[in-house]
Amino acid sequence: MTASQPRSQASRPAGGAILALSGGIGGAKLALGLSHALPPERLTVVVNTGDDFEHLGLAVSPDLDTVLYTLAGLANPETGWGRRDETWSFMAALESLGGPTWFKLGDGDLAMHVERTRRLAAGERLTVIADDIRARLGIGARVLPMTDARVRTLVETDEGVLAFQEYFVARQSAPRVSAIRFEGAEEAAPAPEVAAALAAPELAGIVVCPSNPWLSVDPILAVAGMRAALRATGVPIVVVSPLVGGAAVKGPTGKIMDELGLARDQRAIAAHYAGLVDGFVLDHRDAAAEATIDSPVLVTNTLMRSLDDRIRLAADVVAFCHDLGRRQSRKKAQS
Ligand code: FO1
Repeated sequence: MTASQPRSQASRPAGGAILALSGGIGGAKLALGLSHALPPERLTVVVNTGDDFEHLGLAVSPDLDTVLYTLAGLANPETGWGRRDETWSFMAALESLGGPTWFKLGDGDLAMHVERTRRLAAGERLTVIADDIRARLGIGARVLPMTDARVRTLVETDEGVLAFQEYFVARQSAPRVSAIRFEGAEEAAPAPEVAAALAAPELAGIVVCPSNPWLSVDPILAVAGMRAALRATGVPIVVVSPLVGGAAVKGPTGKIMDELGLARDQRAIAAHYAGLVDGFVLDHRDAAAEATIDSPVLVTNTLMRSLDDRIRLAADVVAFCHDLGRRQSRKKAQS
């Protein structure tokens, strides 16, 4: 079997493993649902690290931490990022010294960045550090950064080229976006653990979480070899749309679509993933859009307000993956 030859569906056990691609807050919600819907050994979450940056001399990995805190039940329920029951003595002290306060690091969260920075400086890989922290936080599912290499999302705007957190936090996504690029992605490679999860015989489906396609999922897909590795799995790849009723639940997805000259609709999201995905999941409110999409569609409730919503959506998406897998097998058997 070569990397470009899909594995046989027939040899894959029913109820196999799921690999999810996730950005921060929206993706983490579905990852949490998946972590409840599947046994831990059947879930791997691959996380965007294009948002990572060096701040106050520390290596900050916002999406990785959001997924880790969310799966550990430690996430701040108000913001979605950072830790719950956080204290802010460090930020107050920093402010009193005239230091930069535009990016808020809570006291507990600070420990994460200090520890990661220490271990990276000692030569350890981000994947290994994240995996140790995952185990320490009591998370069973695997949580993997997309790569161990340095990839940085750069946003080209009417105010010039901005580093991701400068655009997203410091400028509150206000500048008009003309393009987005991923510095270092072409020289990067999927982390070996990501490559192994994609090559695992028990893999049964890949779920693209409802994260911002341009800011959060594209950096993962931009890593050299990632798209080919995803396609080579031969398993169904399913995307959960981040739009509900023409608007993103959170964040600048709709605004960016306007600025890139795209219609704010499900068809445009599906078109963005054309050639990669085999199934599309959209919300009941957008049921009429089903006719505009070429791939098989699952219409369900994609708004995740409660934990039950997250688990139910996760179960629906996993069942959709299995259903598409069976359809692919039948097609192959007939041909
Ligand atoms: N987002 C904000 O809007 N303001 C912040 O001050 C902020 C701090 C922060 C600290 C640690 C962390 O892991 C995430 C943090 N985020 C903050 C969220 C982060 O900028 C974004 O949610 C992601 O990068 C986009 O997915």
